[in-house]
Amino acid sequence: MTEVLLERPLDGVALLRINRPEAKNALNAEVRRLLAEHMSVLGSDTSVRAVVLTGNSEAFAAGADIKDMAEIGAIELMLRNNHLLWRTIAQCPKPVIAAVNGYAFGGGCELAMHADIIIAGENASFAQPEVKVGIMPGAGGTQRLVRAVGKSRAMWLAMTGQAISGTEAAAMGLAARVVPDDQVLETALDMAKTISRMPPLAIAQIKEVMLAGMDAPLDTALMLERKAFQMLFASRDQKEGMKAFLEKRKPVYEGL
Ligand code: CO8
Repeated sequence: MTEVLLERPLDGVALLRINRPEAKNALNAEVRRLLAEHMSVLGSDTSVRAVVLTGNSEAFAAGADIKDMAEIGAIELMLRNNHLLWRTIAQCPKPVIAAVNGYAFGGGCELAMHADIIIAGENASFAQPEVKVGIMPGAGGTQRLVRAVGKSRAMWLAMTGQAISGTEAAAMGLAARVVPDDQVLETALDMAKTISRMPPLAIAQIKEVMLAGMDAPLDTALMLERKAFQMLFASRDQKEGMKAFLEKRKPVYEGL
């Protein structure tokens, strides 16, 4: 059985489904390898304009696979170089939307935070519960969560393992939108469709500049924005977008 399914539900949109229902979609080595492999291939496929990442109705992903980690030592963990797979996911240049129903715990919450946008079901459940099994978030949770919800709330969540609902996640800014559970995937696909109709060079620059700029001094970040903004005036899509506006017609973007 393939533990990550790739579908193409709409023109320009790829859908990745984590598929380990028997383990609440826990992220074993194979799931992480497949996710990274797919993200890498989709990232350089010009026919892909947006990626939606999801699980099933019960779990987006209930964390890293605890059975995989329970008995290992620090050196074995280090030699696994897990961060290389996470980095590949983080570096996918295409917009990634996480559609979250059910549990997004531990590595599952961290995986959702690798996406650019999170759409949550009302009853989704987000948590960083690693502390309850003697460890701490290890796939970016301490850093991405603090950036998403601020220090005090991130500390609360990571130190207590407290789960929050999709509604609470949206109120805190962790999720962009909360919708009824049965509308999560549809909402994410709709958003992916909207993004996939936008000029891809502009979308890629927005993603790159926002992510790089978040961790840079403001002046440097503003310079990154300025350079990317100027560079887009070299694109045919900029000419087309503005011409179409002035001619009161729909633009036809080529990605050039
Ligand atoms: N790992 C392995 N198996 C899991 C995991 C998991 N994280 N989560 C669920 N499962 C398995 C259960 O063992 C069970 O298997 P079995 O049927 O063989 O006993 C099956 O899935 C169904 O689970 P439950 O019976 O527990 O289902 P419930 O509905 O009662 O509970 C929960 C669902 C609340 C999600 C519960 O399963 C749970 O608490 N899971 C563990 C959550 C957790 O602690 N996650 C954090 C893990 S640590 C982590 O993510 C560290 C990330 C750092 C980066 C790592 C880089 C590699």
